[in-house]
Amino acid sequence: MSHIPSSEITPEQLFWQRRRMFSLPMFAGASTLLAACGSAAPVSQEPPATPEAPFTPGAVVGQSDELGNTLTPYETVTGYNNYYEFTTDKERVKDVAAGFVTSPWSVVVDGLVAKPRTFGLEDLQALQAAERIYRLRCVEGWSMVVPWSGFPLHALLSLVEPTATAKYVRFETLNDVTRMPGQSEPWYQWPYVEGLRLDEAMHDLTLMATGVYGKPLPAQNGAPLRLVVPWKYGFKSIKAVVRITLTDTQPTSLWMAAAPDEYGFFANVNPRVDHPRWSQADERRIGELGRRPTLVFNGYKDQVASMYTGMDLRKFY
Ligand SMILES: Nc1nc2c(c(=O)[nH]1)N[C@H]1C(S)=C(S)[C@@H](COP(=O)(O)O)O[C@H]1N2
Ligand SMILES: [Mo]
Repeated sequence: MSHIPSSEITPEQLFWQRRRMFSLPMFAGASTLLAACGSAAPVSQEPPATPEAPFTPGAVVGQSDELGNTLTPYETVTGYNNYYEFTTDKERVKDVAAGFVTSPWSVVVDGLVAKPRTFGLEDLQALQAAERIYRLRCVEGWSMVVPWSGFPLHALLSLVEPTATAKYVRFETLNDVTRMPGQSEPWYQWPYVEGLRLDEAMHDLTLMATGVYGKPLPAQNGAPLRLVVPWKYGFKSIKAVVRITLTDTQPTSLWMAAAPDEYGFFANVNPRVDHPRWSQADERRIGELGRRPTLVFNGYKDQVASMYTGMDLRKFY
């Protein structure tokens, strides 16, 4: 492994020191939005008008998240990746994905919506910008702290107006073996598919990332557009999204299809529910020696736990 120690100051980190980075979107309407999001709630709830402001003083961070965790260096975030469409070798994804063409690109948003639409990258640039430092916890037991930029998914979904019957959101990655050589591997049912319940998709923490460290997203991190759901295991954060479909039935993800006993639909980070083949009680923060305890909902419990009230999280894993 060739990870750069997190203590090493990179130019990117200096760049971020000078920027106003916020680890969490603390906005006045948060509790109202959460309260309006029942598991089967129709999307009549409007996202708050200005979800990025006002910020709570103290949520401002230079090089750490709201828990004081140091950002994982740019070289590590972009040099140690899971992206099976290219290769299962984490340290080679960067090289195999190097020539991947991400422009032009379009994202179809369809299904149970009043206004289905195909978005080009230009259309997405017009959406409300967000910058978020999130912990990323891979189901394999390692984690990073990543400064993303992009826009909240609800900003996109509200444009297409999900109907009252929409209950889930299904995401699909590009399916093109000529551009993604890993898709010649027969072990998985391509394309990569992921899903969220509609209230999870509308949650303000749920981000569509188009950048990292203030730079355009590199191919290996899911350019030009990838989902980031910080309270769930990393595999939910699907890369290179080309289609977003609102449905009334729970989507079957690539991982659910591949190993249903190991990977559930919800995949909320939970130190008390082990993977059948390893413990989830702790994790290795890339760049650190030793392991650290894994936090319930990856440390976002206060923001998201209410969405799962009354659910047995061992059953809905
Ligand atoms: N399309 C696609 N999306 C994907 C994956 C993948 O193999 N293909 N891997 C997932 C996994 S397991 C993780 S941990 C994260 C890793 O994101 P990163 O490489 O940006 O850190 O991407 C997720 N999104
Ligand atoms: Mo992962």
